[in-house]
Amino acid sequence: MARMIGAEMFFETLIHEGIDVVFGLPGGYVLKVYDVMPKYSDRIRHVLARHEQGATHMADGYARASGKPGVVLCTSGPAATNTVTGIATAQMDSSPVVVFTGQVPLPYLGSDAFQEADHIGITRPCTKHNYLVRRTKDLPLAIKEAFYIAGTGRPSPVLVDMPKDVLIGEDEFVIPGEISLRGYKPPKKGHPGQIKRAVEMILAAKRPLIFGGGGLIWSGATEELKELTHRLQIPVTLTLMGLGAYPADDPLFISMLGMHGSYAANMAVHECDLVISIGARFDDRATGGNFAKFAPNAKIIHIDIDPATIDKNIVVHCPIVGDAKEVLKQMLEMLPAKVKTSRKEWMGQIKDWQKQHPLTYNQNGDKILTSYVIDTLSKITDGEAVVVSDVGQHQMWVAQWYKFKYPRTHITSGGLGTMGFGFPAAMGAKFARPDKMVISVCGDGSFQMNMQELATAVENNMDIKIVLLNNGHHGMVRQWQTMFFNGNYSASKFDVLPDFVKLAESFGAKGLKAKRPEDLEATLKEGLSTEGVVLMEIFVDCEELVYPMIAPGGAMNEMILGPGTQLENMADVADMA
Ligand SMILES: Cc1ncc(C[n+]2csc(CCOP(=O)(O)OP(=O)(O)O)c2C)c(N)n1
Repeated sequence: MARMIGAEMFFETLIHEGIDVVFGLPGGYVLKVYDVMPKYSDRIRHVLARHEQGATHMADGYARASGKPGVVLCTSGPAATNTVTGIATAQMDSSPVVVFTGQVPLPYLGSDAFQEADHIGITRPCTKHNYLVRRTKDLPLAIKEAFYIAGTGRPSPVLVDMPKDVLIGEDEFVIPGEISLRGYKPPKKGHPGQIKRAVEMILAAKRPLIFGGGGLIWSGATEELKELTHRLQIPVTLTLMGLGAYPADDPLFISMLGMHGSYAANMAVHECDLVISIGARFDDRATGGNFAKFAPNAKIIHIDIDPATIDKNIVVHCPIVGDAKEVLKQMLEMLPAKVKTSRKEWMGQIKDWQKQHPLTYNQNGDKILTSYVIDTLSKITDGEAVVVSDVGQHQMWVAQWYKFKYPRTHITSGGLGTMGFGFPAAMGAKFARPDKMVISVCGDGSFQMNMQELATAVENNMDIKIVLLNNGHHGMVRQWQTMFFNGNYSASKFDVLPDFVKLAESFGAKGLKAKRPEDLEATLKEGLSTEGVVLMEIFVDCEELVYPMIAPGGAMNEMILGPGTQLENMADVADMA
């Protein structure tokens, strides 16, 4: 046992938890933590973000790329509130981010002290749990519990609020033992009876379909999923958050489903007789939003670690609460060694849908299309990069055109749809995977929301690539205005934009530009092969629209496939979501 102050306990416990990088920004109430930080700098790297929102997305990107928790450190009040968007983003996509905030000294709590804010109250709805630590000696246990809660069950953010007097106070430091929390016993294995039922349903199905989500990635279930699908010849579609959980080049993969999913995937959901949903939560963007018309001919098996997702949006026939990897293992054990399946008709139907309306683009004008950019990026990198998209049209084209081969290589803000997430999250991903090429693909709108982090990237000598798609607009807003608001383009165009290449250069990064289709490939190749922080500004056509599109609140077979197939009641559907 050693005596030390709270700020030292903070680092000792982090090191014990295996944390080696913290994304943060100092301020009054955490200055003691920053004061002792140099003692630990050989074991914990501190990345000085330029904005706490940036730090939180970095921690989130780190968590998503590594599977380990991402850590944020910042002061109280405005710093803590700056993390809220990042925390809510992590929560919606089930990412284990642990945020440490400084707080006013305990005697000042509730006095409207300088930089006091109710961190606990503000973050209660967007964290899985949060702690206000009141005694120095309680700090290690609170930290250890925070990591335990964030990383087990459904991964989620947790906040630990550390008043200044707790950080400067001294006590005996004891590393807490194994965590066991009353009332919190995250499930692992699924109920054998339910799994038996599910296996029977799968064996009886003629047109089964795997509907996979981000839970597959968090549980590391890719190999088990491949074994199941190959043994039973079941086609696989993934949600936006699931991309990468199953290789895009596998013949059973029929690409993404949902609002901008492929025609074949959405038709397959609509026409299948069994949905096997694994680690997906049936949100409106994945199901079209018309829950009543979802998969009308199908029975539904729903495998999820979080019992709260069961029957939330879609009433299911066979719920299984458990970790996806464990449940799939249990299923594989229950399956007969040899299964005869006849999927000729079902797979033939899917192939027909793929032929009827493939994902496509027509790059023959003099303006660069974003779909062409992403397709080219996918080919140049052979699907080997970690691609972090931001939010908007480009995000959907990344999902459609980048051929993700591995889990944790596609990172995006799916649930909250947080513009400004992409670039800092890509930086976090690069800290997690220094061995991989990491590419931030962002829109001009999204990049402007956290572009200050260019300084952090250069300061840390990062080798990171930014493909910035400049269409001069909030493209996705413009798309909705084109489709649902009679082309009334209100506040979606930028009259002023920086010269992004000069901006990058002003931070000490390298900048490249491409304006014509014939220059694209060379620009991407040059940018991707240049060491350091490289921003490639690609000028793209603002009139390109993402298709297919299920209008908000639509059923999955009601897709708008192109400009000629608008629905009649376009203005009404926009009111849905
Ligand atoms: C923080 C935040 N504010 C507003 C929105 C609403 N929104 C969704 S997409 C979008 C436009 C995105 O523009 P850009 O980043 O340039 O990407 P593009 O759609 O042009 O590819 C907006 C404003 C959002 N998702 N997040």
